[in-house]
Amino acid sequence: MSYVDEVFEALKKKHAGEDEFLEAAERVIETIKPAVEANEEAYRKAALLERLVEPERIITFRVPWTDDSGKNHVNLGYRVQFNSAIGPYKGGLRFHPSVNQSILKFLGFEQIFKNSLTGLPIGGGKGGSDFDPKGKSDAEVMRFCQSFMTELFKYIGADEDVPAGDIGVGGREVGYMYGQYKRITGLYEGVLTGKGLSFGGSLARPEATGYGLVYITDEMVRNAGKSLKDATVVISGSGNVAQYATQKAEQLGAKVVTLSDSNGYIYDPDGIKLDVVFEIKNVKRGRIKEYVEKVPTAKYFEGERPWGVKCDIALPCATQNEINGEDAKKLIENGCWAVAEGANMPSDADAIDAYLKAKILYMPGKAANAGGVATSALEMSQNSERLSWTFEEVDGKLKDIMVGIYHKVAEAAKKYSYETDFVTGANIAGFEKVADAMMAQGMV
Ligand code: NDP
Ligand code: 2IT
Repeated sequence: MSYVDEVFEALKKKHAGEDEFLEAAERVIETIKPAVEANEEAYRKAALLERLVEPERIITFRVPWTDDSGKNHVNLGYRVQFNSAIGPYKGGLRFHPSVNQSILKFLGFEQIFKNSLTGLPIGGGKGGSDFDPKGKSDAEVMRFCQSFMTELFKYIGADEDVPAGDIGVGGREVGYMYGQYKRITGLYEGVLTGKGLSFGGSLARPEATGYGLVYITDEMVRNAGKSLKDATVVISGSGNVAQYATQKAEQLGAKVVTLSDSNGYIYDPDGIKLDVVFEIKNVKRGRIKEYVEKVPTAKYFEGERPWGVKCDIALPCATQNEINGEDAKKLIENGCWAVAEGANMPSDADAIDAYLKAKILYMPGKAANAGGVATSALEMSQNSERLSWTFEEVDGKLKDIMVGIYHKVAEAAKKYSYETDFVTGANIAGFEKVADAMMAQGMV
């Protein structure tokens, strides 16, 4: 059995039941085979892959908190510190009822390669809780965040582990957690990113994941001789990533016709009006179906996902495994010629097979959504030098990073597979730097 297969077989036995993690690990390990085989003896001797697939540590803790009626609750809190070979652990916190160790391990594992692709010195980590912020008051969210940080603060630091947002964690939650960290430690340091502008946040961080997704999509379609101008774009989700992907796609002349949440999707044939979405989602914290009350020419489809809508480009920006093989087939049959992932692992294995078989343009999440964490690293740089850069400066660097990622991925694809196999390209390009650092640092 090859070294790669041996390691994956052992992993499956050791972590049976961790479906999301095993799915992510299998996909990476399978596609980095040619790069591993080129150095198989040295990597095997150094147990490189065995170390790569095990987190350096996982911290789990209870999070007790009291709701507004005085009732007590206990949630689970986690931080997966996956790999610090190329920098301090870096990655978001997710608050969602579905959160468990397998999901956070999959996200932390993906983060290693994503962070490597940015070219910046950040290792891989992820954390969160099964707490559901939906329907909670600001005071409840604050008490939860304070309790969560009262345990987490022991394990993080500006040069150690720097969490940020993800699903269910935005500016409000980061603010409450930052306040509690500062209160407990007395340190005014860049321990979290995605902070508010008045206390060390970076301009363009809220926009960064969605903008970065569209920058890399633009570079990908241009290199294929196509254009975003006048393209019809289908987007899922209606949170941070979906909103700013919509904004940048519209700025570049595309027409975005859908957004969604876990209850259904909206279709606006005239193009999504983002000011309406901002008001519903960011001010009222409401549901996306409210859009059709404000824009009567739009339609709402309860319980459905938007993949049956005819489009040129699909940008999934909600959550993992939101596109299955059937959905992918529908997209391709309807003429979709490019998919780029704002979410982490939104396409399942069958969907990816369908894209690769049809040879449509497909940029996987770890490359396509790296603009968020890259801009987080720029926030860390600004915090270290105690300066704030302008929006144009940060946005310009973000754009350069995303264009750079496209070319790294495309070159690795060409070298190890075929020209547009960006799955192999992204995994190998991300892996090489981490492998090099791990080999140089010895058995740690
Ligand atoms: P938000 O919490 O701002 O928004 C999440 C959106 O996705 C909401 O519309 C939500 O709908 C929908 N969603 C979440 N879970 C599900 C589900 N199980 N089924 C259907 N829809 C769901 O999160 P973000 O926009 O920050 O994150 C979206 C994706 O992008 C995630 O995969 C995240 O990991 C990834 N990402 C985020 C980055 C960032 O900087 N924020 C960086 C890189 C990747 P509902 O309200 O119904 O739950
Ligand atoms: O998945 C991700 O890359 C994020 N949620 C952003 C992480 C970060 O540290 O900014």
